[in-house]
Amino acid sequence: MIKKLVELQEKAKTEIMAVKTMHNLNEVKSLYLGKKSPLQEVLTQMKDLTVEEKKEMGIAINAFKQAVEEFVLVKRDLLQKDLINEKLEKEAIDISLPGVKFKDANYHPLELVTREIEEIFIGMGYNIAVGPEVELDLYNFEMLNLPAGHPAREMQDSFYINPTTLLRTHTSPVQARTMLENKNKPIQIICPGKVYRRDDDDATHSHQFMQVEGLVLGSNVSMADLKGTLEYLLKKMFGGDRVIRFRPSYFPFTEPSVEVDVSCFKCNGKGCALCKQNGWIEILGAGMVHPNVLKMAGYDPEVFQGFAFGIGIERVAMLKYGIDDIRNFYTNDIRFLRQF
Ligand code: 2U9
Repeated sequence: MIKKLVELQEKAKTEIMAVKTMHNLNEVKSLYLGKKSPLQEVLTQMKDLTVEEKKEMGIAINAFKQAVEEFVLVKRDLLQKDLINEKLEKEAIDISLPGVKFKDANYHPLELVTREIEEIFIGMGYNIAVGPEVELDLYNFEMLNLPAGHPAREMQDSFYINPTTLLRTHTSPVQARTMLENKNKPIQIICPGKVYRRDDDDATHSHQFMQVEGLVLGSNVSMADLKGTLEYLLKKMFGGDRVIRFRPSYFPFTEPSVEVDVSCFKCNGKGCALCKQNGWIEILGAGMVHPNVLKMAGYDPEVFQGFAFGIGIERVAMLKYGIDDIRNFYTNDIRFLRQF
Protein backbone atom coordinates (compact mmCIF):
# COMPACT_ATOMS: atom_id res chain seq x y z
CA MET A 1 0.00 0.00 0.00
CA ILE A 2 2.84 2.35 0.80
CA LYS A 3 4.34 1.53 -2.60
CA LYS A 4 1.01 2.43 -4.18
CA LEU A 5 1.02 5.75 -2.31
CA VAL A 6 4.56 6.52 -3.50
CA GLU A 7 3.53 5.81 -7.09
CA LEU A 8 0.41 7.97 -6.66
CA GLN A 9 2.55 10.81 -5.33
CA GLU A 10 4.85 10.60 -8.37
CA LYS A 11 1.85 10.59 -10.70
CA ALA A 12 0.34 13.58 -8.86
CA LYS A 13 3.62 15.43 -9.11
CA THR A 14 3.83 14.89 -12.88
CA GLU A 15 0.23 15.90 -13.47
CA ILE A 16 0.35 18.95 -11.21
CA MET A 17 3.52 20.20 -12.85
CA ALA A 18 1.96 19.74 -16.31
CA VAL A 19 -1.18 21.87 -15.77
CA LYS A 20 -1.42 25.12 -17.68
CA THR A 21 -4.09 27.09 -15.79
CA MET A 22 -5.19 27.81 -12.22
CA HIS A 23 -8.51 26.17 -12.98
CA ASN A 24 -6.81 22.94 -14.07
CA LEU A 25 -4.59 23.03 -11.03
CA ASN A 26 -7.61 23.09 -8.73
CA GLU A 27 -9.15 20.20 -10.66
CA VAL A 28 -6.01 18.06 -10.39
CA LYS A 29 -5.70 18.91 -6.69
CA SER A 30 -9.17 17.60 -5.91
CA LEU A 31 -8.48 14.60 -8.10
CA TYR A 32 -5.71 13.57 -5.66
CA LEU A 33 -6.96 14.93 -2.37
CA GLY A 34 -10.76 15.13 -2.87
CA LYS A 35 -13.54 12.71 -1.92
CA LYS A 36 -13.22 10.66 -5.12
CA SER A 37 -9.42 10.41 -5.05
CA PRO A 38 -7.55 7.04 -5.09
CA LEU A 39 -6.59 7.98 -1.53
CA GLN A 40 -10.11 7.08 -0.43
CA GLU A 41 -9.56 3.55 -1.72
CA VAL A 42 -6.39 3.26 0.38
CA LEU A 43 -8.29 4.55 3.40
CA THR A 44 -11.05 1.96 3.01
CA GLN A 45 -8.43 -0.78 2.86
CA MET A 46 -6.95 0.41 6.17
CA LYS A 47 -9.51 -1.42 8.23
CA ASP A 48 -7.74 -4.73 7.43
CA LEU A 49 -4.37 -3.55 8.83
CA THR A 50 -2.82 -4.13 12.21
CA VAL A 51 -2.50 -1.29 14.68
CA GLU A 52 1.18 -1.01 13.93
CA GLU A 53 0.55 -1.01 10.17
CA LYS A 54 -2.26 1.52 10.61
CA LYS A 55 0.13 3.82 12.41
CA GLU A 56 2.71 3.50 9.64
CA MET A 57 0.06 4.00 6.98
CA GLY A 58 -1.27 7.09 8.79
CA ILE A 59 2.17 8.68 8.66
CA ALA A 60 2.54 7.76 4.97
CA ILE A 61 -0.89 9.22 4.11
CA ASN A 62 -0.08 12.48 5.90
CA ALA A 63 3.25 12.68 4.07
CA PHE A 64 1.41 12.08 0.79
CA LYS A 65 -1.14 14.80 1.52
CA GLN A 66 1.59 17.23 2.54
CA ALA A 67 3.64 16.48 -0.58
CA VAL A 68 0.65 16.99 -2.92
CA GLU A 69 -0.27 20.26 -1.14
CA GLU A 70 3.31 21.41 -1.61
CA PHE A 71 3.34 20.56 -5.33
CA VAL A 72 0.14 22.56 -5.72
CA LEU A 73 1.66 25.54 -3.88
CA VAL A 74 4.81 25.45 -5.99
CA LYS A 75 2.80 25.15 -9.19
CA ARG A 76 0.43 27.93 -8.13
CA ASP A 77 3.42 30.17 -7.58
CA LEU A 78 4.82 29.29 -11.01
CA LEU A 79 1.46 29.91 -12.73
CA GLN A 80 1.12 33.26 -10.96
CA LYS A 81 4.58 34.27 -12.15
CA ASP A 82 3.66 33.21 -15.69
CA LEU A 83 0.51 35.33 -15.50
CA ILE A 84 2.46 38.39 -14.36
CA ASN A 85 5.08 37.89 -17.07
CA GLU A 86 2.42 37.52 -19.70
CA LYS A 87 0.73 40.72 -18.50
CA LEU A 88 4.03 42.59 -18.46
CA GLU A 89 4.72 41.47 -21.99
CA LYS A 90 1.26 42.42 -23.23
CA GLU A 91 1.24 45.81 -21.54
CA ALA A 92 4.85 46.70 -22.30
CA ILE A 93 5.41 50.33 -23.31
CA ASP A 94 8.04 51.10 -25.89
CA ILE A 95 9.75 54.03 -24.23
CA SER A 96 11.77 54.65 -27.37
CA LEU A 97 8.60 55.73 -29.24
CA PRO A 98 8.30 59.50 -29.69
CA GLY A 99 5.89 61.08 -27.16
CA VAL A 100 2.74 63.05 -27.88
CA LYS A 101 3.82 66.57 -28.75
CA PHE A 102 2.02 69.40 -26.96
CA LYS A 103 1.81 72.59 -28.93
CA ASP A 104 3.74 75.40 -27.23
CA ALA A 105 1.71 78.49 -26.46
CA ASN A 106 2.92 81.72 -28.01
CA TYR A 107 2.60 85.40 -27.26
CA HIS A 108 -0.16 87.47 -28.79
CA PRO A 109 1.24 89.66 -31.61
CA LEU A 110 0.38 92.83 -29.64
CA GLU A 111 2.31 91.47 -26.66
CA LEU A 112 5.26 90.65 -28.95
CA VAL A 113 5.42 94.20 -30.32
CA THR A 114 4.96 95.73 -26.85
CA ARG A 115 7.80 93.61 -25.46
CA GLU A 116 10.06 94.45 -28.38
CA ILE A 117 9.53 98.19 -27.79
CA GLU A 118 10.01 97.75 -24.02
CA GLU A 119 13.33 95.94 -24.56
CA ILE A 120 14.61 98.72 -26.82
CA PHE A 121 13.78 101.43 -24.25
CA ILE A 122 15.03 99.41 -21.27
CA GLY A 123 18.32 99.24 -23.22
CA MET A 124 18.36 103.07 -23.27
CA GLY A 125 17.84 103.25 -19.49
CA TYR A 126 14.08 103.92 -19.42
CA ASN A 127 11.73 102.66 -16.73
CA ILE A 128 8.33 101.14 -17.50
CA ALA A 129 5.38 102.84 -15.79
CA VAL A 130 1.80 101.61 -15.63
CA GLY A 131 -1.44 103.06 -14.29
CA PRO A 132 -5.21 102.59 -14.13
CA GLU A 133 -7.39 102.18 -17.22
CA VAL A 134 -10.34 103.77 -15.41
CA GLU A 135 -9.02 107.30 -15.01
CA LEU A 136 -9.99 110.71 -13.70
CA ASP A 137 -10.78 113.38 -16.28
CA LEU A 138 -8.22 115.41 -14.30
CA TYR A 139 -5.28 113.17 -15.30
CA ASN A 140 -6.57 112.11 -18.71
CA PHE A 141 -7.39 115.63 -19.99
CA GLU A 142 -6.92 118.55 -17.57
CA MET A 143 -3.27 117.87 -16.71
CA LEU A 144 -2.50 117.40 -20.41
CA ASN A 145 -3.57 120.90 -21.35
CA LEU A 146 -7.01 119.78 -22.48
CA PRO A 147 -9.37 121.77 -20.22
CA ALA A 148 -13.14 121.18 -20.37
CA GLY A 149 -14.55 122.57 -23.60
CA HIS A 150 -11.20 122.37 -25.42
CA PRO A 151 -11.96 121.53 -29.07
CA ALA A 152 -9.20 118.89 -29.13
CA ARG A 153 -11.23 116.75 -26.73
CA GLU A 154 -13.32 116.00 -29.80
CA MET A 155 -10.40 114.00 -31.28
CA GLN A 156 -10.60 111.63 -28.35
CA ASP A 157 -14.33 110.95 -27.93
CA SER A 158 -14.48 108.98 -24.71
CA PHE A 159 -16.37 106.49 -22.60
CA TYR A 160 -17.39 108.37 -19.45
CA ILE A 161 -18.34 106.39 -16.35
CA ASN A 162 -19.52 109.50 -14.53
CA PRO A 163 -18.84 113.22 -15.12
CA THR A 164 -15.34 112.98 -13.60
CA THR A 165 -14.30 109.42 -14.51
CA LEU A 166 -13.67 107.76 -17.88
CA LEU A 167 -11.81 104.97 -19.63
CA ARG A 168 -8.43 106.54 -20.43
CA THR A 169 -8.13 107.68 -24.04
CA HIS A 170 -4.32 107.46 -24.01
CA THR A 171 -1.64 106.33 -21.54
CA SER A 172 -0.62 109.99 -20.97
CA PRO A 173 -2.30 110.10 -17.51
CA VAL A 174 0.36 107.61 -16.37
CA GLN A 175 3.02 110.19 -17.30
CA ALA A 176 1.04 112.94 -15.54
CA ARG A 177 0.86 110.81 -12.37
CA THR A 178 4.59 110.02 -12.60
CA MET A 179 5.41 113.75 -12.89
CA LEU A 180 3.33 114.53 -9.79
CA GLU A 181 5.18 111.82 -7.87
CA ASN A 182 8.64 112.96 -9.02
CA LYS A 183 8.31 116.79 -8.81
CA ASN A 184 11.37 118.43 -10.33
CA LYS A 185 13.33 115.25 -10.79
CA PRO A 186 14.38 113.93 -14.20
CA ILE A 187 12.10 111.30 -15.76
CA GLN A 188 12.73 108.70 -18.44
CA ILE A 189 9.75 106.37 -18.82
CA ILE A 190 7.61 104.51 -21.29
CA CYS A 191 3.98 103.68 -20.57
CA PRO A 192 2.49 100.72 -22.44
CA GLY A 193 -1.16 99.77 -22.10
CA LYS A 194 -4.73 99.57 -23.31
CA VAL A 195 -6.66 102.72 -24.16
CA TYR A 196 -10.28 103.39 -25.16
CA ARG A 197 -11.92 105.77 -27.58
CA ARG A 198 -15.50 106.02 -28.75
CA ASP A 199 -14.99 105.05 -32.35
CA ASP A 200 -16.79 103.03 -34.98
CA ASP A 201 -14.84 99.79 -35.38
CA ASP A 202 -13.62 99.04 -38.89
CA ALA A 203 -10.54 97.46 -40.49
CA THR A 204 -8.20 100.11 -38.99
CA HIS A 205 -10.14 101.43 -35.96
CA SER A 206 -11.09 99.82 -32.68
CA HIS A 207 -12.79 101.27 -29.60
CA GLN A 208 -10.00 99.65 -27.59
CA PHE A 209 -6.38 99.57 -28.69
CA MET A 210 -2.84 99.64 -27.31
CA GLN A 211 -0.25 102.37 -27.08
CA VAL A 212 3.23 102.90 -25.84
CA GLU A 213 3.90 106.47 -24.85
CA GLY A 214 7.21 107.88 -23.70
CA LEU A 215 8.30 110.84 -21.60
CA VAL A 216 11.78 112.24 -20.98
CA LEU A 217 12.27 115.25 -18.71
CA GLY A 218 15.56 116.84 -17.77
CA SER A 219 17.38 120.16 -17.61
CA ASN A 220 19.03 119.71 -20.99
CA VAL A 221 16.67 117.72 -23.23
CA SER A 222 16.17 118.96 -26.79
CA MET A 223 14.30 118.09 -29.94
CA ALA A 224 17.58 116.62 -31.25
CA ASP A 225 17.40 114.05 -28.43
CA LEU A 226 13.83 113.25 -29.48
CA LYS A 227 14.91 112.76 -33.09
CA GLY A 228 17.91 110.58 -32.18
CA THR A 229 15.78 108.46 -29.81
CA LEU A 230 13.02 107.83 -32.34
CA GLU A 231 15.51 107.13 -35.13
CA TYR A 232 17.19 104.54 -32.89
CA LEU A 233 13.80 102.97 -32.05
CA LEU A 234 12.65 102.77 -35.67
CA LYS A 235 15.99 101.43 -36.97
CA LYS A 236 15.87 98.71 -34.28
CA MET A 237 12.27 97.83 -35.19
CA PHE A 238 12.31 98.16 -38.98
CA GLY A 239 15.96 97.72 -39.99
CA GLY A 240 19.26 99.59 -39.78
CA ASP A 241 18.94 101.44 -43.09
CA ARG A 242 15.67 103.18 -42.20
CA VAL A 243 15.58 106.98 -42.24
CA ILE A 244 12.96 109.11 -40.49
CA ARG A 245 11.36 112.48 -41.13
CA PHE A 246 9.43 114.93 -38.97
CA ARG A 247 6.34 116.75 -40.24
CA PRO A 248 4.81 119.60 -38.22
CA SER A 249 1.63 118.68 -36.37
CA TYR A 250 -0.51 119.68 -33.43
CA PHE A 251 -1.15 118.05 -30.07
CA PRO A 252 -2.43 120.05 -27.09
CA PHE A 253 0.19 118.52 -24.76
CA THR A 254 3.29 119.17 -26.90
CA GLU A 255 4.73 122.29 -28.54
CA PRO A 256 6.16 122.04 -31.10
CA SER A 257 4.48 118.80 -32.19
CA VAL A 258 5.48 116.47 -35.00
CA GLU A 259 4.26 113.45 -36.91
CA VAL A 260 7.07 111.00 -37.57
CA ASP A 261 7.40 108.96 -40.75
CA VAL A 262 9.80 106.09 -41.38
CA SER A 263 11.11 105.17 -44.84
CA CYS A 264 9.21 102.13 -46.12
CA PHE A 265 10.92 98.90 -45.02
CA LYS A 266 9.37 96.96 -47.87
CA CYS A 267 10.45 99.05 -50.88
CA ASN A 268 13.17 101.05 -49.12
CA GLY A 269 11.41 104.30 -50.00
CA LYS A 270 10.81 103.67 -53.70
CA GLY A 271 7.04 103.34 -53.34
CA CYS A 272 4.92 100.20 -53.00
CA ALA A 273 1.48 99.01 -51.90
CA LEU A 274 2.46 99.02 -48.21
CA CYS A 275 3.48 102.72 -48.20
CA LYS A 276 0.72 103.63 -50.67
CA GLN A 277 3.36 104.54 -53.26
CA ASN A 278 4.85 107.45 -51.29
CA GLY A 279 7.92 105.76 -49.81
CA TRP A 280 7.11 106.83 -46.22
CA ILE A 281 5.03 105.22 -43.48
CA GLU A 282 3.37 107.37 -40.79
CA ILE A 283 4.28 105.72 -37.51
CA LEU A 284 4.38 108.04 -34.48
CA GLY A 285 3.35 111.32 -32.95
CA ALA A 286 5.72 113.31 -30.74
CA GLY A 287 6.82 116.73 -29.54
CA MET A 288 8.36 118.83 -26.79
CA VAL A 289 6.25 118.77 -23.60
CA HIS A 290 4.04 121.89 -23.45
CA PRO A 291 5.10 124.39 -20.73
CA ASN A 292 1.52 124.32 -19.37
CA VAL A 293 1.79 120.55 -18.83
CA LEU A 294 5.10 121.00 -17.01
CA LYS A 295 3.69 123.77 -14.80
CA MET A 296 0.53 121.86 -13.87
CA ALA A 297 2.62 118.91 -12.69
CA GLY A 298 4.90 121.15 -10.62
CA TYR A 299 7.89 121.30 -13.00
CA ASP A 300 9.53 124.68 -13.68
CA PRO A 301 9.57 125.09 -17.49
CA GLU A 302 12.53 127.47 -17.16
CA VAL A 303 14.60 124.61 -15.72
CA PHE A 304 13.00 121.50 -17.20
CA GLN A 305 12.33 120.62 -20.78
CA GLY A 306 11.42 117.30 -22.25
CA PHE A 307 9.98 115.33 -25.08
CA ALA A 308 7.06 112.92 -25.35
CA PHE A 309 5.89 110.54 -28.02
CA GLY A 310 3.14 108.04 -28.67
CA ILE A 311 2.98 104.97 -30.87
CA GLY A 312 0.04 102.74 -31.67
CA ILE A 313 0.87 99.05 -31.13
CA GLU A 314 -1.78 97.66 -33.49
CA ARG A 315 -0.50 99.80 -36.34
CA VAL A 316 3.09 98.60 -35.79
CA ALA A 317 1.96 94.96 -35.61
CA MET A 318 -0.16 95.35 -38.77
CA LEU A 319 2.77 96.83 -40.70
CA LYS A 320 5.30 94.35 -39.32
CA TYR A 321 3.26 91.20 -39.91
CA GLY A 322 1.24 92.35 -42.96
CA ILE A 323 -2.16 92.21 -41.17
CA ASP A 324 -4.93 94.04 -43.03
CA ASP A 325 -7.72 94.06 -40.44
CA ILE A 326 -7.27 95.30 -36.85
CA ARG A 327 -10.20 93.10 -35.69
CA ASN A 328 -7.98 90.02 -36.11
CA PHE A 329 -6.23 91.01 -32.87
CA TYR A 330 -9.37 90.73 -30.76
CA THR A 331 -11.37 87.79 -32.09
CA ASN A 332 -9.16 85.08 -30.57
CA ASP A 333 -9.09 82.96 -33.73
CA ILE A 334 -6.49 80.32 -32.94
CA ARG A 335 -5.56 79.98 -36.65
CA PHE A 336 -4.56 83.66 -36.62
CA LEU A 337 -2.85 83.62 -33.21
CA ARG A 338 -0.74 80.51 -33.89
CA GLN A 339 1.12 82.30 -36.68
CA PHE A 340 3.28 84.42 -34.37
C1 2U9 B 1 2.63 114.04 -21.14
C2 2U9 B 1 3.05 114.98 -22.06
C3 2U9 B 1 3.01 114.68 -23.40
C4 2U9 B 1 2.26 111.97 -25.67
C5 2U9 B 1 2.15 112.03 -27.14
C6 2U9 B 1 1.52 111.58 -29.22
C7 2U9 B 1 2.29 112.68 -29.44
C8 2U9 B 1 0.82 110.84 -30.28
C9 2U9 B 1 -0.55 108.99 -30.88
C10 2U9 B 1 0.26 107.97 -31.56
C11 2U9 B 1 -0.63 106.99 -32.20
C12 2U9 B 1 -1.64 108.23 -30.18
O1 2U9 B 1 -1.79 105.68 -30.40
S1 2U9 B 1 -1.95 106.84 -31.16
O2 2U9 B 1 -3.16 107.05 -31.82
N1 2U9 B 1 0.18 109.76 -29.90
O3 2U9 B 1 0.83 111.24 -31.42
N2 2U9 B 1 1.45 111.25 -27.89
S2 2U9 B 1 2.92 113.21 -28.00
O4 2U9 B 1 2.52 113.22 -25.16
C13 2U9 B 1 2.54 113.46 -23.84
C14 2U9 B 1 2.12 112.55 -22.92
C15 2U9 B 1 2.17 112.84 -21.57
C16 2U9 B 1 2.66 114.35 -19.68
